[in-house]
Amino acid sequence: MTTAAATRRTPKDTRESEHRDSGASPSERIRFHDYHPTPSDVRAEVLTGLSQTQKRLPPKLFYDRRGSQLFDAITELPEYYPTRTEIEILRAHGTEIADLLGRHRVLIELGSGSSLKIQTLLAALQPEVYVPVDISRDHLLDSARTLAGRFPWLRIRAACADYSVPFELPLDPDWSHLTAFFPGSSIGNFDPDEALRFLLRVGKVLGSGGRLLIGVDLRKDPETLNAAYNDAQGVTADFNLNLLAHINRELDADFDLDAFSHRAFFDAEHSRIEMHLVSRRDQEVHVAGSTFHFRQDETIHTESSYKYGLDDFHALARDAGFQPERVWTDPHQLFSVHALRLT
Ligand code: AVJ
Repeated sequence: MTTAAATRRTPKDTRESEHRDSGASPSERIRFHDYHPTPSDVRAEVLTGLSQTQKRLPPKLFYDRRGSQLFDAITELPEYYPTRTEIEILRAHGTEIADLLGRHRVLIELGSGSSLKIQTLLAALQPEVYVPVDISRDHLLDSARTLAGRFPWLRIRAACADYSVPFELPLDPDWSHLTAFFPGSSIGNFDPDEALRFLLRVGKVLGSGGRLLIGVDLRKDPETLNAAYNDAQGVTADFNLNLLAHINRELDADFDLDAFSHRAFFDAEHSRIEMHLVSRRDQEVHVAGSTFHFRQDETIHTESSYKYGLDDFHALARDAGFQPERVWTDPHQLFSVHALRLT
């Protein structure tokens, strides 16, 4: 199989790989665009985060190849209800969702990961072009190839990009009525002000009449929430710790994974799960030439996962200029899928 070559795009250098020379084999229908943050962007963000009083690391760094695999394993854990509940909602209301969204040429997916959920939508919406966006280049390409094989009529423009900052997408100027899918409650990773800025940016990309289908995890009892982020098999702990392995490799750091442990808890005041890595002892860690001191029990805040009430989310969407059109939930009100329209 031909490999879609990875190219890096800088603002003034718009190279892209194209494979459409003969016929339309799966890889020939895939175009790959790389807007991935540069190593120096990542280094600056990590060094800044570790220099704060409350040390922090950005959750996007979870998703190297192994992290993406660990996340996929999380989605199958008995305690982790969001993924299976969202899929259940998409399946149960697929026709209705498709009727509401209509058939458009372009379907964008932000944080496509393994592109599992999109398959229900692709079958129903049958867009000409699918634009998966993900920060994990390898994972993005693997899933694009799988999808291209499964949907022989589909063209794919995969974009490796960080959507937590202003981002570009490989969209043609004449495409209108864009539809974006942002599943998994990844919106929950943003603090409320970041979530607002993110939705405003998505709105700009979509343009008027554009639609956003977005999965949002709902606020619920702390027991269910705490269990979902503290699974019995310890997969979430491995996922959390893998962030340090990723930084060791990417930034020439020397985190000792055995010297940190996983902690996750629901903070009712902020309506969010917080994940931390707790230093098991006093220690020093070197990262890209800088030294960081950790006291015993000092933590690195690695992720927030906000949980919304339906009304809270509607208010946020409206603030960003979206009109809530429909919301679907499961019978137990664990998770919600919102259709929002840009007015
Ligand atoms: C992919 C960000 C939605 O917050 O539930 C799962 C990531 N972290 N278990 C979430 C995650 C720990 C997940 N999101």
